[in-house]
Amino acid sequence: MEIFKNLINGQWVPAQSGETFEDRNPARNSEVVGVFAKSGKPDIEAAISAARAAYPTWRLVPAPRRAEILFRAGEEMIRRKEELAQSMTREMGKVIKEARGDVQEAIDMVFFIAGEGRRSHGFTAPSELPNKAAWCERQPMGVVGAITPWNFPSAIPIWKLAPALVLGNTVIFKPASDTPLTAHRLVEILNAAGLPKGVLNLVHGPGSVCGNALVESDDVDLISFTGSSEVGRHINAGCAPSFKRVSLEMGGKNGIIVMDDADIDLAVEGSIWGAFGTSGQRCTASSRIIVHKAVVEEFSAKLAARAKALKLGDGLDEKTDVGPVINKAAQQKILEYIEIGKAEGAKLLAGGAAETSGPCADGWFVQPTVFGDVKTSMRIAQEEIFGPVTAVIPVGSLEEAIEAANSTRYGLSASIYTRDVNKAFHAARDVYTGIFYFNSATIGAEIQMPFGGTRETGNGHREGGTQVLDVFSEWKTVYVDFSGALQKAQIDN
Ligand code: UN1
Repeated sequence: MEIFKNLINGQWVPAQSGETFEDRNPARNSEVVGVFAKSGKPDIEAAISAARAAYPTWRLVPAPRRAEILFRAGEEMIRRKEELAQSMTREMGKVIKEARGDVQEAIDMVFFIAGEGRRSHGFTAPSELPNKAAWCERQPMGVVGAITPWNFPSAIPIWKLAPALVLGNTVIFKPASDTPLTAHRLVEILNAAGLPKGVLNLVHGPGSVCGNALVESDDVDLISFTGSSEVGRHINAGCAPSFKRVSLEMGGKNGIIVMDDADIDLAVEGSIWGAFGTSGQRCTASSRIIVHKAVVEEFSAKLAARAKALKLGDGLDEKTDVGPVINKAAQQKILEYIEIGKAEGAKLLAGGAAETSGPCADGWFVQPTVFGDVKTSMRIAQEEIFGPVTAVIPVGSLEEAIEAANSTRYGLSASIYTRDVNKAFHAARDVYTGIFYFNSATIGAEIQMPFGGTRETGNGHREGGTQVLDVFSEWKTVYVDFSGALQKAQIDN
């Protein structure tokens, strides 16, 4: 079987130790999707040296030229969309329609950000002194370490790589060990589109070794990480001593509010999609549904019936609604949370177990699970489960619903189903999240808008939109005194 290598300084090379690891299909555990270089600190160090060496030249390539490479890569991604989607489903399980969506999200981001090659606007401002000019412009940061998760194996890496590259940074990309194949394909495409050697380096391997080596290196200027809050906290602390910039996108415990005047069937559809899309493995997943007491019985009955009717199986089968979870450890953690929910006194309305029959016999499946009668204090209403489990929390009023929505340490996404515009606007204003939806679920953000969350979801940065440019560049303000005399700001007035 082919061994997929690292890309360091324009060369595909094995790990220096010669070690490898397997990438397996979570829907069919016996199927090995690929064997990959299991890298260590020396491999990361080689990649950092290559990125450092490539930086002085790359930063001076005109941004529109850098962008042309991204446009070419985007076109190749369109051509290879189906192949990318199929291999993504094989390595991480999401249903094929969603895998195509994930690739599409990456394509959209590449083209959107490539457009910044001819924009990346700064601005001018009048000087307070005569014969003096002032403007500001973006400058690259230097060497970027991009550490990415497995749940959006093409979209999230491209959210980071495209802006980093168009702005003139060089990159070491450390993808999740559960999805190295999609990472390989993306890098293959970007590299073939014409990136000079060393500008983009790919290193596979365990986060505890490779991620840490990036965080600890004095030659890395910025870490951009998407993943769990637990790992993010560790990375944040690791970057603190050197004041390294760190952009973190982490957990969520996103709530849909369903008011008594809502279109209940629409809210049920949205909740099914938000809670069980990607098997609940999105940081934006609708893991809490905060429902007005007047409609909670009707809503819960309909939600449970829909959840029970979802078809589990291999995501490559177009008829599958819900694929597997990423691996055995994830399955076990999710099942433990289901036990915790039962022990806390929540009422199991649907699911509640692993699925091991029929097409699920050889994979890591969990039945779509709905808990009712959940209180905001319960662990299943507080902690990110990252699986197909959602918690229905009954409330008596809009105020209570907003309080419940705000009652976790996360703040990524929230939504409200109501036909009352006043209630909708109150909730949009008072729920403290980075993303808010009316009459739809908490998932499905679009790339041209800022993406990120408050509190322990992030550390204030936004990916997506033109706001992502702020992550990967540093402002430089330039003053030009053309008076020919010494002029003192704030004093010569
Ligand atoms: C994530 O789960 O980490 O908004 C990202 C969404 C997707 C991105 C999710 N566009 O659900």
